Amino acid sequence: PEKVKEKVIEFDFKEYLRSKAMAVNEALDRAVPLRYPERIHEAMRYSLLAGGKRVRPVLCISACELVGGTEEVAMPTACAMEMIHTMSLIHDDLPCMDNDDFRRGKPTNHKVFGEGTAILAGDALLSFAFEHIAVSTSKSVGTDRILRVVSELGRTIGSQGLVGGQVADITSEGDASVDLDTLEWIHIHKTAVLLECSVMCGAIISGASDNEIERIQRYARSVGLLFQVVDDILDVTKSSKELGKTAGKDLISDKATYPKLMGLEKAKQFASDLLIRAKEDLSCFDPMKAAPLLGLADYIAFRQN
Ligand code: GRG
Repeated sequence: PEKVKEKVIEFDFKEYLRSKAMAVNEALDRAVPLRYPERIHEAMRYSLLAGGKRVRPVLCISACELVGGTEEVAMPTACAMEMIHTMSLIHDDLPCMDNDDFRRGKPTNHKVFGEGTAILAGDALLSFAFEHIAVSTSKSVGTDRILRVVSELGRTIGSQGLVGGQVADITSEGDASVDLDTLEWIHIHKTAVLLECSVMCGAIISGASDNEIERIQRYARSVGLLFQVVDDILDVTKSSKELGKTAGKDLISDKATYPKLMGLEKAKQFASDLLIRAKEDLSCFDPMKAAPLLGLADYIAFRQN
């Protein structure tokens, strides 16, 4: 065990993330080439290749590799997760939603291409994500696994997932009676479900057993929620720094956040508990093989953006 421990510590997570993110970027670039009609493909590529941490596709690949699969087997599913994430950001930024001018350090899609094209670019990415999994997954993968991944993804996106979370968020805006349960429901559906789906689908596509899937699902749930709690904390701490005050923007805005509802210290404690829980959920796996997913949990917990 001493030797194993040593090796886990030796695992270079930064290098792992860099090389996986680069492989994802190359695969996305190949998946959505610039072709006729150029305008829509330009808009799709603009947001898809605009940077981003690539957390979802890397989670997908790492889960696949944890249970014996390869990067190649997971890649179309991993790219699909990033396509869905990107389309949700394009639509979230629209004037009829959050009305944001900048995303990933660049002008938002509708600012560059206009609202009509931005909506269509999101729609095209949404539909292509499914096509890409169905058409580009290695022929060695059974259709039963592909079908399961596609249905997981559909459930994750629809009215019981991302769309449901977004609607609940819009509806609750400015509502002072939003409690922790509602906040958690919104976060789980807007953010955690796609992170969870990315991990789960990586495991499913590699042919994981039901027992492995159950373990991985628990990890995925903790990590999904952790991501959002940390996002809320960063919103407060970043804007406090910007304002030079102790209370950041989200402590004084209408938006319900974890720090606002439970206090900053308790929100930090909650994040720390979720990180421990996520790691415990992987304790049944070989620590060497689980190192990337353990590293991703730390990365999500300690990230600065
Ligand atoms: C899915 C059909 C469909 C419609 C979209 C707009 C919408 C419905 C949902 C909103 C989803 C949303 C914007 C959730 C917030 C997710 C979030 C925490 C984004 C930030 O993710 P990071 O930090 O960003 O991974 P990068 O840029 O690094 O990828």
